Amino acid sequence: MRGQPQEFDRVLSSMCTEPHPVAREAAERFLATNPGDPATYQSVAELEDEAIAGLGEIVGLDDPAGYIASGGTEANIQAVRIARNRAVSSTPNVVVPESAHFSFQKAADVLSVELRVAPLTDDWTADVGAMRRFCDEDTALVVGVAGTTEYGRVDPIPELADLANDVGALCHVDAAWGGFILPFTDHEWHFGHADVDTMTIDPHKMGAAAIPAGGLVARDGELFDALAVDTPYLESAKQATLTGTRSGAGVASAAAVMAECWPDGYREQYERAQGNAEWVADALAERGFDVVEPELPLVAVPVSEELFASLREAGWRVSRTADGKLRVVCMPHVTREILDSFVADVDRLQATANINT
Ligand code: 0PR
Repeated sequence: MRGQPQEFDRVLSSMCTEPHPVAREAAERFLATNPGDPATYQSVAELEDEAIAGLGEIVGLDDPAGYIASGGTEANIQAVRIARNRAVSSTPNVVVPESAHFSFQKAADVLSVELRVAPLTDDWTADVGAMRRFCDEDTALVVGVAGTTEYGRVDPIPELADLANDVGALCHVDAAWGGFILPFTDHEWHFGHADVDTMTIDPHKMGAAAIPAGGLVARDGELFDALAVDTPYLESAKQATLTGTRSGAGVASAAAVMAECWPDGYREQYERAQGNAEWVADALAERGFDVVEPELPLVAVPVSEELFASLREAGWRVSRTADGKLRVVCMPHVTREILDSFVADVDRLQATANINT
């Protein structure tokens, strides 16, 4: 085999990162295990219990139910599926803010529920009034995002949970990316702050676990009954996950890295990432860019089509929001040195562009 994985030194758009060394080591050891069959693969099943207990601690639940999924997409699909299967209405709908990740479109498609997409406030957070206007008696789920994909914003989760209660719907929080950084901020986003039913929180993003390790956590284990199917010929009698065979590597790496890093290692990681985001935001603002203030370690900045193209040409892995702003996601692999060289390239490429115009 000739292929080599990419270097991380110019990757600014990814929400995944280099796994922590303990995550890498655990993933390798548990490669041949299948937590999809917990009665047969008992040691990885125990690690999954540890991982879920760890996620529970992070999201303010003493007795969490949940499992390590293939990623945030599966976790979001499953949350929508729980709500749909419990809904009384035969035509259930799900109300999401416009910032919701595109996995909700997939969920709505595969589960045949109507997705109602409410506009945002000027600060790119969910507009609770608009969300309320989109709700009716068929609303099965109200979704909030704690750490949005494009702008790193945190929706008003307590208000959205109240809205869900008012309309008799479940409340799901998508903290796929934000879940491992929000504990070190003042935001109100988790089960301890609001009447949230389910949450997505992905170890393979800010948790620094190996891919695949997404997380779905529920306040009440009964919610998973809406998903369970009988598995008569397995050693375990029921299964509530979406996939059958699952990655023991992902599960073991998530358990290992959380045991190692929660809370101090993750706090340091957050502080470094947030410091870097503020540094690059200031550096770009000084150069006249109209930078969006990074509430979490994600900077969005409008740049010209030409600069964006030339940064990509120079090897930078950057992407843009739907309305055209370049995103710098300050994941753990994004160091100050990397950002320094990014800003130097911005200067160099802009100077070249100015000469050419
Ligand atoms: N929810 C939120 C808030 C997300 O940001 C994402 C993914 C998901 C759910 C879905 O998670 P999975 O991708 O684990 O199913 N956010 C990034 C995105 O789609 C994922 C990503 C990761 C993109 C690495 C690029 C990349 O290189 O933009």
